[in-house]
Amino acid sequence: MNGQHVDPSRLRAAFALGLSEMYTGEVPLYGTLLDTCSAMNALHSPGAIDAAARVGNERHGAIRLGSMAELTSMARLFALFGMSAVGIYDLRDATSASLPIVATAFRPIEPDALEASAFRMFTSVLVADDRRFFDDATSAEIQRRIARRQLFPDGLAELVMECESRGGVDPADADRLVGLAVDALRVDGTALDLDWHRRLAEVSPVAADIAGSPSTHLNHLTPRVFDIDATNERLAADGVEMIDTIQGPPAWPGPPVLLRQTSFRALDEARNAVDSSGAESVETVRVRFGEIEQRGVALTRSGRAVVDRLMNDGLPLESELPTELVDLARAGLVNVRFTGPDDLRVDAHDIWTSVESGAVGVEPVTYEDFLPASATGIFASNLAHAGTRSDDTDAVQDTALGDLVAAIGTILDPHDLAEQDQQRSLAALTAMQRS
Ligand code: OOG
Ligand code: NI
Repeated sequence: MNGQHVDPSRLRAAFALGLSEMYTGEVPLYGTLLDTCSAMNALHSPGAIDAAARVGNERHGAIRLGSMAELTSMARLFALFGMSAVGIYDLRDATSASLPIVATAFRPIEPDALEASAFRMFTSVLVADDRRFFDDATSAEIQRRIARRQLFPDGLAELVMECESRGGVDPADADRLVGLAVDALRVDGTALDLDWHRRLAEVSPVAADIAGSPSTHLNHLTPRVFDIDATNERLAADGVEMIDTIQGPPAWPGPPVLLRQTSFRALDEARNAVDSSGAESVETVRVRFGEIEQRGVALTRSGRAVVDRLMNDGLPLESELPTELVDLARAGLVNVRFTGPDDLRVDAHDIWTSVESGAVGVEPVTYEDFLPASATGIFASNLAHAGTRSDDTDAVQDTALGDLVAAIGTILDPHDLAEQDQQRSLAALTAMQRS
């Protein structure tokens, strides 16, 4: 990247803003949700003013793609916005709904870039050749239709290639790139093929949304809130129909961990449709919603194992975990950032002594990723019906996860990134000693 290119974080922030404006226009209830979130976030302690600025601006989005080839195209676009693939989420074994989906999330990974704009995109890909969901004929038809549809508006694929070959986005191209990227995620008004859409929807409404639609579209946006319980209550009190349960770890006396999320129930929307006889009609689909999320501290692998087990057993987190951040960090259960005056130098081996004496502070490393069980819960809670999956069929060779990695090149591990963040902060405080 050289100086004449636009900082990818600025492009990402513009993309997030463009999506927000587009979505507020298309789904006005999302605007209501945003207003409520700002009002609720503003109630938070004024001491957290910097954090409040980040929290208020932050959000994630979600899209659903039809093939690994579409994923490759989208990954190339997102790379220009400084978004890398992090984490793999395989939702196909879900019991609450038929979800023929593997997913990853595109997001910034450097602390500075997260600070500038943490916008992430949860990106699902339909697995058309998983025989538990689709027979041979349906699978082939999905692949045929996806292969011939156009994912990007005219000019976008070429522009992405030009930017790639120049090693970044020139200022003159920035507005057009962001504008076309937002356009790519608008709902396409082309009439649905009614019979095909219904045939897919019987198996999986999510599959119908993906392969029964003329292109992809933004599925939801999700602002970050300080207090998800209070914000959820306020939205419900204002008459917004929320899904039944907040997904993720329960509230507990300790610091928020991982991610908690909930949404307003996907709205019924009328889409033009045409059946095989050519008769026009209007089909009701239920796909788009608005979500809120509360982000907490990142867990280490061992911390995650404990939390997953406690949640699985329906036990409160405090039955095994200490409730103070510093105790969680000392036990190696969460990742923290060590902070201290610029001129302070400590011995890495003694870091906890310095923390205890107050010379070094700790602040949580935010969990920047997603949770498979919660994603399943969000999907399932917003469907018109669950769909079907047959677990009797002889499993075909399953290559979906390998294909996912191959389509993108590299998928980073959320735990590694959070751990690096902690290690970097430690290195900064111990640098003099080491040299
Ligand atoms: C994605 C659902 C998952 C999340 O935040 O976990 C999700 C979708 O509905 O396409 O957005
Ligand atoms: Ni989401």
